[in-house]
Amino acid sequence: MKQKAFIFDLDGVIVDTAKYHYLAWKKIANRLGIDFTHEHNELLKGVSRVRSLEIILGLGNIQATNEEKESWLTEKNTDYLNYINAMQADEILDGVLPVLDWLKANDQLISLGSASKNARPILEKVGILHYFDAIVDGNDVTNAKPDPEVFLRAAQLLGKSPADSIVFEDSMAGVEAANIGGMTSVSIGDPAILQGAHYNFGSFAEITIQFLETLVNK
Ligand code: B16
Ligand code: MG
Repeated sequence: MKQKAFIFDLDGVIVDTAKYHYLAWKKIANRLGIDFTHEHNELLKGVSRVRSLEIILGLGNIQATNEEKESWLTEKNTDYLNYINAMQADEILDGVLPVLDWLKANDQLISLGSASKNARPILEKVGILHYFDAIVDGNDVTNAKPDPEVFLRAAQLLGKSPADSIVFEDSMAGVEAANIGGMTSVSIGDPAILQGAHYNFGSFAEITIQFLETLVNK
């Protein structure tokens, strides 16, 4: 069997941390008089922390000093980390563990490719850090998705070319990043939203071993 690089996004692919981002941002947004809805939260998926704050302030047409922004970013992350600290293995999304197990058992390489600066503690909390041969997260890159930097770096760390790399993503920016990087993109979520991916699945639970074999032997 050939060996490929399998690169996983974190939020929305491995775990649903979007709900914790939402709660932490909502507290600040509401205090600023901004009505922050679940629809608004969709705009923040795959987006960096700093950019997320800019989007929220834009919703309320709010101007703020750099000091204010810094303090809100710190407060948001402190609250978010409190939610993360309570996470357990049962928060791993359906179907993810069997795929990780199959990849490991079949000598495939695994990396994370996430915008989050909290990726490591999250993987540790849910008990799957040991599956990853490489981790590239928001601490390692300067260009956010749809720039392919995060995925190219992951492939490089695994010693594989983009053509031998497969990316699992739940955001449009992430799918675009994988495509621009010359990788195979597999989107997880609504195909009407995630257009342009090479393959789409509603959830990880729909991914079969046959499909994984196809990816490996391509
Ligand atoms: P942090 P992903 C992204 O994770 C989230 O989707 C996005 O909502 C969040 O703002 C970003 O991480 C940064 O997270 O504040 O923890 O650094 O989907 O790229 O795994
Ligand atoms: Mg994501």
